[in-house]
Amino acid sequence: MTQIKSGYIAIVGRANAGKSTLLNSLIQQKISIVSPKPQTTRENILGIWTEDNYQMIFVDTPGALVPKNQLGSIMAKNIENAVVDVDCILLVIDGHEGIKNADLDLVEKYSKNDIPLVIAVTKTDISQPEKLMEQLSKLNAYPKIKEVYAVSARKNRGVEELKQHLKTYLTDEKMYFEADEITDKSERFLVCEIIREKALLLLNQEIPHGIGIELNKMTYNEIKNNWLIDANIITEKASHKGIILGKQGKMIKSIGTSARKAIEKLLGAHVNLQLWVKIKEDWRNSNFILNEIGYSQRD
Ligand SMILES: Nc1nc2c(ncn2[C@@H]2O[C@H](COP(=O)(O)OP(=O)(O)OP(=O)(O)O)[C@@H](O)[C@H]2O)c(=O)[nH]1
Ligand SMILES: [Mg+2]
Repeated sequence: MTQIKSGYIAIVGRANAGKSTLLNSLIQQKISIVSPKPQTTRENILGIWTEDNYQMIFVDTPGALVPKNQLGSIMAKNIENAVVDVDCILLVIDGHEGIKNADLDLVEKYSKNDIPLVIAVTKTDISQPEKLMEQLSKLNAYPKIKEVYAVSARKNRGVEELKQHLKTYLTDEKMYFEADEITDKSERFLVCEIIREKALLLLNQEIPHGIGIELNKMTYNEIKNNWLIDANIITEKASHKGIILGKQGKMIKSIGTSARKAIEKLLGAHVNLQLWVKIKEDWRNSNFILNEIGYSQRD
């Protein structure tokens, strides 16, 4: 019998580097939401890839940050927790932006322990090859780096080679999840994330940091074969309410339509989605609300 190999691989890096896109590409499923706005991912999300003898459990994490509120502290704690006891740390660097000092600080940080460190320089589809080569030479100064892979998660280039390489770090000899499990997150969590993603994509720059999604109701009607989902988009400022609603409710309608389509794909049934905007001042510092939404502090 062939030996089973499995293990956890933490995906870390700066905000907006392309971590979640890479996770989705590695497991060939859209599990983690993606947007051009930094701090899109707010908590660790497992993406599981299972083959006959392998199980790779990728941990997508929030982008490295200096916490400015309680939610930020929870996010930072998530990153810390993600790199404990993993078989490998995969540090993602935005190849289009180039390798910044902040990336090198992270290389240094993750070179300090005994966990193998692999680098994925991503977005090669929009990077200039000569510029990228020059940038990559900056990494030569760090002997703890095991390998550097240049990939495009968006175009699925180089991702398979990276995955094959990551397999060599797996040390555990049992499967942690069933073969058909692709994430540790509930459908309710994924539904909220989809709504947040569509809001991030459609709203302008300054609002998205302050929004949260609160699910009021999610029920399935067997006779009609449809889901009834009712959720609040929470914002901190009264002035944002009108922007989220849009002129004659156009913005919230667009968010709703876009989210509904993606949720229907996820749940495989028709969805009736009702969205509301609620103002909750300073909710990112309220343990009560953070808990209610599901961003609980875990040690
Ligand atoms: N062209 C290109 N764009 C990419 C690629 N990977 C990610 N992006 C884009 O980069 C932006 C950020 O991607 P995310 O995957 O959300 O980045 P992240 O590191 O998870 O960001 P946070 O969760 O905010 O830390 C999005 O607009 C993506 O579409 C890539 O390989 N090529
Ligand atoms: Mg992310």
